[in-house]
Amino acid sequence: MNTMSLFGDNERKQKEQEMLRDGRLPPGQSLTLKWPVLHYGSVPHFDPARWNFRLWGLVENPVQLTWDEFNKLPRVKDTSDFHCVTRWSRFDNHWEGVAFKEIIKLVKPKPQASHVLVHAEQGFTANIPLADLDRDDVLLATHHDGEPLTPDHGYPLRLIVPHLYAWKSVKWMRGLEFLDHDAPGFWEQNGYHMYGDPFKEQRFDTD
Ligand SMILES: Nc1nc2c(c(=O)[nH]1)N[C@H]1C(S)=C(S)[C@@H](COP(=O)(O)O)O[C@H]1N2
Ligand SMILES: [Mo]
Repeated sequence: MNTMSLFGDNERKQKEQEMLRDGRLPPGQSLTLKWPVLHYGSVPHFDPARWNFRLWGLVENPVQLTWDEFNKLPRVKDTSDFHCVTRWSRFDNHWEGVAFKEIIKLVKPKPQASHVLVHAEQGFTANIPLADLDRDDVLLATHHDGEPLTPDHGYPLRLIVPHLYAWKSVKWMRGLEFLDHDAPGFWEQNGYHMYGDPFKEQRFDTD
């Protein structure tokens, strides 16, 4: 019998009980100490010379940033939890990047802007209400645990929205489209919930 893995699982179960007690483990989830990789399609190649980040739609100031320009925006750090709809949760993730509030200051959404469609490489999208992005813990993250994101975790840029299921935490992000209505993104068109609150178990459109 492998005693190392036994110790490992005891540690995992102990932390899971702790998160449950603290009200941080959503229903139907279990804690993972590892960091699984989950996405549809392949890991895109990053070319800093061709990469851009587009902010458009119902905003006063539409902009398109190069990688250099993006990296000149003010930066923040935040620690938060991550809940995947496939039932694993990863706690106390250390993120670093640009606060979504900084993006709001930059583009100035028009009063009619109520939702954002997040765009990524290869046509991946996710829809999120603007109010859910206008929070201190929502980051456009470039770093995890002090290191640049690895390609499979979204390098060079991913969104982090800790209070919604992690399919909304879009990897390889390339743009934000500000809309006056909700419009389903990739997983939402494929049966996932339009909002996705893990504490209400809003997994599928039937929940
Ligand atoms: N571009 C893109 N981002 C994505 C996905 C995807 O398929 N494409 N999957 C989402 C899902 S379902 C999860 S759980 C998280 C997983 O992030 P991780 O691979 O860094 O753990 O990424 C999210 N971001
Ligand atoms: Mo997920």
